[in-house]
Amino acid sequence: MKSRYSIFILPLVLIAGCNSNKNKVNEPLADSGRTERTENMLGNLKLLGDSGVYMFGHHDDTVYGIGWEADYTNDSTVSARSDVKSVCGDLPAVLSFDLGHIELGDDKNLDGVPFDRIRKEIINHFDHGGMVTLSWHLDNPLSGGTAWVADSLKDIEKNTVAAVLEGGEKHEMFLGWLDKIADFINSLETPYGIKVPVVFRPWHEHTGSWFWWGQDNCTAEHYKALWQMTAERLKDKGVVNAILAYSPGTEPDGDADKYLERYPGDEIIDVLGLDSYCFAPEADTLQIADYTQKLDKNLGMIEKVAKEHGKAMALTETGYEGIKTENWWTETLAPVLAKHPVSYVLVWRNARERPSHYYAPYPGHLSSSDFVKFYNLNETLFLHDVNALYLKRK
Ligand code: BMA
Repeated sequence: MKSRYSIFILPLVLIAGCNSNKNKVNEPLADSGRTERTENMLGNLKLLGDSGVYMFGHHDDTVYGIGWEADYTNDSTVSARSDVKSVCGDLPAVLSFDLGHIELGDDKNLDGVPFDRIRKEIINHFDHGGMVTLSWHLDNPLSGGTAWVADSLKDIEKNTVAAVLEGGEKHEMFLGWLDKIADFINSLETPYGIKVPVVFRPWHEHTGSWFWWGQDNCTAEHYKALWQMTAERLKDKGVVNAILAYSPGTEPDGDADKYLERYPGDEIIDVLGLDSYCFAPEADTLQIADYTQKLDKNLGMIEKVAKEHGKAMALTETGYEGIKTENWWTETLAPVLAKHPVSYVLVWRNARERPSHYYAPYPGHLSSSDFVKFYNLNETLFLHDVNALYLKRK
């Protein structure tokens, strides 16, 4: 643990530690329809950004990594291993999991992780003061294909969003899919009865066209209606513990109008995000510089929009596949983040089944020592740094 609480802990504790009535703990507040803890989490995200510190996150961090996979049948392995922890001695402050295939009623998500295990990881992480975000790479309800658009199915893919909206042929079926999401989020409750707040981040990277809800595959109106329906259904199903994040890709390129073109509205969205990856297969310095420049431009734009709309902001997905330069963490990523009030940064998964598909270091990796330097920076927060922030979790 690093000793730098003085910069931000006081306001966070004041916000977080004020719910003492156990029976009321899961009741929604009248104005937001969400629990006080959920509102506190959102308040904390805003404060973090404004305090010049950000949480570090990693997708699927505690369930598998390079050369290992947790034993899902054994609960003593919950959060016991992590590539990030093996490198720097601490878990990420933010864990991320994907709910893809929950809509099909499967036991495991699209990457082979059981939903029961994901639930346990989420509750355990919350119990240690961490935060969790959930993405959803759901299948295509019309074509039966995956979230990713297949060339052969292009015409069908383009009709998918319209088909799930009211009046569409898959509407009823799709409401059932949303109900499975609601059931899962509703089931996130600690043994002592507290609903665990999460960030839910569906319909991401819609400014590109690789998902069936992407730019060329539906109209702006339909995209917004998809969000509206999602938010309403979760509310109708009693979800009181989710905040919603909007995560366009890099396409807006610093243009606020493009970023907001399909924005579903301030009543629905809580966190303004960005998914932006570093593509430099040969560690090409120009490509890396291009990433930095675009990231800076987009975050600068989001910073203004977030201020105007009173929202928290986050780098909801990023990373350099295979991290091919030694000092990527402190020389590429950290300097850009230091310029903008991001509340958290999330790198994608260390796929145990795709050897080159990893975004966090593991022991012996080229960027490991630099990651420890990144861990030691004043502005980065890992689990030990945040776990004292919630005074009244139980
Ligand atoms: C993508 C890739 C896929 C994975 C999906 C959901 O970016 O990592 O292999 O299935 O995310 O986790």
